[in-house]
Amino acid sequence: MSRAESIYLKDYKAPKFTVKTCDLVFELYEEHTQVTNLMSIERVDAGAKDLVLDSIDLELLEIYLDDEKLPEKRYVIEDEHLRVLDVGDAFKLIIINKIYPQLNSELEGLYKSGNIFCTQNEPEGFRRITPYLDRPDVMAVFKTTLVADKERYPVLLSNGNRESNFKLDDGRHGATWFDPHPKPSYLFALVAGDLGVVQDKFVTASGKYVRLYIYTDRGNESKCKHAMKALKDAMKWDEEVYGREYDLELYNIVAVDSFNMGAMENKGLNIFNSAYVLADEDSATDANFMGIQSVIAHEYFHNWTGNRITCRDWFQLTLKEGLTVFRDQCFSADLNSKEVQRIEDVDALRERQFVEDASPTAHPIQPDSYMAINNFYTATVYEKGAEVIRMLHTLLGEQKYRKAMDLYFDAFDGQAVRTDDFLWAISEAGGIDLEQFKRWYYQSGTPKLHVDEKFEDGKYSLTLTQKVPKAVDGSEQKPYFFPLKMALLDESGKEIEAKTLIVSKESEEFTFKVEKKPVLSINRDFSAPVIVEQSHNDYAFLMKHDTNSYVRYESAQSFGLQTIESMMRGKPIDEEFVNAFGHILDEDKLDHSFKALLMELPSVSAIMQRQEVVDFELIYEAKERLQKHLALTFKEKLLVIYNENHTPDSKELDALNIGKRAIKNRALKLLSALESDEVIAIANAQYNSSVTMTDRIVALDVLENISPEFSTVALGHFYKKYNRDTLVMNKYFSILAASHREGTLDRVMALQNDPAYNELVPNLVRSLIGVFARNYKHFHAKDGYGYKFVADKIIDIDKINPQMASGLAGAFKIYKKMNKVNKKLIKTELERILLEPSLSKNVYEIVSKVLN
Ligand code: 0A1
Ligand code: ZN
Repeated sequence: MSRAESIYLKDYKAPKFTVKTCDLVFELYEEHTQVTNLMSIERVDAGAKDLVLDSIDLELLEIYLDDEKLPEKRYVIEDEHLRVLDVGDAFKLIIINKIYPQLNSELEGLYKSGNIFCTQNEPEGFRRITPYLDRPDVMAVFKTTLVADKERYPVLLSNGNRESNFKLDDGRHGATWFDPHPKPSYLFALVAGDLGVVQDKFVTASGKYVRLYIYTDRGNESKCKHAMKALKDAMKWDEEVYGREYDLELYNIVAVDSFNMGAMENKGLNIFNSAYVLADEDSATDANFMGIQSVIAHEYFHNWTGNRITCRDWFQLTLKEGLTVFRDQCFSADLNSKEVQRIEDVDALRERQFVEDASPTAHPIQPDSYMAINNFYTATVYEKGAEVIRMLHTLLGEQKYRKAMDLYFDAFDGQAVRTDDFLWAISEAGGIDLEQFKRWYYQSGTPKLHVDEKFEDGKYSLTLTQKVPKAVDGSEQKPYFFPLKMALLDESGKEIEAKTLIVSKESEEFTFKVEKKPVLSINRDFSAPVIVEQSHNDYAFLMKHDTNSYVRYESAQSFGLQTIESMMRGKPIDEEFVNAFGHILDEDKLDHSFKALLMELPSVSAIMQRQEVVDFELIYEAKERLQKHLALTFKEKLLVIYNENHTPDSKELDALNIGKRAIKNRALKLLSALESDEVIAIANAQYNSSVTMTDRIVALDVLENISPEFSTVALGHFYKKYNRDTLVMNKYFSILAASHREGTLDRVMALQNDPAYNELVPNLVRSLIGVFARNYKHFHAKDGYGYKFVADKIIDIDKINPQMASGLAGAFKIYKKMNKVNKKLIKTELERILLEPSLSKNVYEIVSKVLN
């Protein structure tokens, strides 16, 4: 069994040395790459004697100290370090080493994605390129020279601005790049390849001219338009909303197929998973287009929140990630529909982060320890982190928030700082004491807010009680400080009173003078990331009348949950819910996308989260029965909605057409519960006639789940048309892996041998294995084969790419809450994984915590 040590925030020590400048030369060859690293280094801690550099799997060739070749007795090669003995106060160090990017399947450091050389250095990839002080609080000015074969790698890129190009003999050429902004090594990047390019420009508010380039595999240039538009929109938005301009002459984006995450904000040279760059209507869904807009913006916004001001250490990750997610959410809300954006963001938080928060891998947005930092790029650090910033925004209001952000940029530009420094700026400019609020940074788990209402003699009182869960180690945690937006509505839905309450005590009462008993609309806009516990009969009213769109949605969800839960207890379907659902269908003044959300039944995960002991069979049986009942009851209405909004020839990406597709497809999915010939015919016709990927995917998904016969034909056609387009094949594998049909596991296993599948490409692994591991029916099947298969894959893939493997292991985070039968089956598999002799610390950390 492998063991891994924990690293603690409390053990943080400032660096003993720092790097002032780092001049790198990369000589790229087909078998290996030679790196020459010239650093000017200074001592910061007078007591330090040896210089200890981070270094993993590097083949050292030569070391020079102040131009003198260093004899072997002056340095020691340790497990993950290079120790140079007894150095001076300020010196030049040259290290020449060899690496093998072609063999790098972990996709950290320098690797090859297809024929493209590229890098991924956050958080600790740089130490796999060259020995370095690989920590974010060491910031240097980088100069980079790349030398490679001119024909194979005509494009040579690195951070900053291009200084020169040069030609060499024997068909090689080179380029030198210089980045004037001191930066930590995790923001270093290079790219070499034969790439197509799309070019544009942006003129900043102060009149500076910025050239924008998006590089991609040749032939994909026409799929970059949406990304380029998103980039320009993001640049403009950051100027208007935060007063932040771009600071280089050049902004490069490169799309690669093999990438562990979504994208990376390297200074002036963002590297992207191609799924977040490439799109056209034929190959990408509406959701893909939205995803591209938000990830492009996210990486751009990092230029200020992440690059200009970076993190002191990796425990501070939410300093840049929570803040940048909040910024990209606001950007998407401003450019699209505010109400739909908010609901989707809350939904995503609850589907992933709430589950994490309720598991033994729960951690505060600022964790206090980790084994593998790669495991902490989590929904908690990112999405809950964004909710915490949003609460600060609500507490301060727009104007003061902007003043606080200006102060933050003024005070810390060019530095590596802590979340405490950020909170200092908020507190200072916002005039607010944040001592209690800080608990959001170091406590974990989702608090519950219990609501009690009383109305007597013209007085309405609201008693709010916080139930704060214990930390993972069993220790008590304290009540939070948060803004709670609420309103009291009269019987016509008019607001009698709308307020932002400040909740800070374990239990407190708020009173209001009102004539009649009002209806409460609570946690409007989801102003705080809490679970509201409330029992009342006002859901139908709120679904119809609330002026807050989030609460309308939330009421529909809560009513749905209540209905499904009572069905699970053996009660008949609550006809009041069915009526309320019918009213939504009748509302014709609603925005289509919003109405499609109101028509959504609670997810299996949402139901599961409310159970003490989880049994998926019970859940989806009840949910499917409710869906079928709704489809039968409202068949005609759903067909009308479908037909009114189905315009197969239109592929426009405006709000109206996106909304029409959303509502039409929601109606089709509901109708699919009927499993009738009529619905099969509709889905089949939609597959054959539609011109958008959005429509095709929904039709395929419906057919796959209800008609083996038609789905075989449609999927066969789809495969033939798109099998060379990996991004589209991801969708194909996902549909099959998510299928509820019998035999899904066997088919998933067989698909691993499909020529379009490749275990080295993370997107494909996520689409096939990752999606299967979230298929409640087959992954959690009571024969245990689903668990066994995923455990086998975790073991296999861990040898290729530990980050991918620990991502897959996340599917077992619900272990503790499972019923006895499933729990036993999972335990066997997790224990088997832990017995693997060379298990990575990434997988070890997740699996051992889940079992604990
Ligand atoms: N900073 C990036 C996310 C990222 C993190 C780690 C990676 O590889 C280990 C890659 C990307 C972001 O937030 O966009
Ligand atoms: Zn980020």
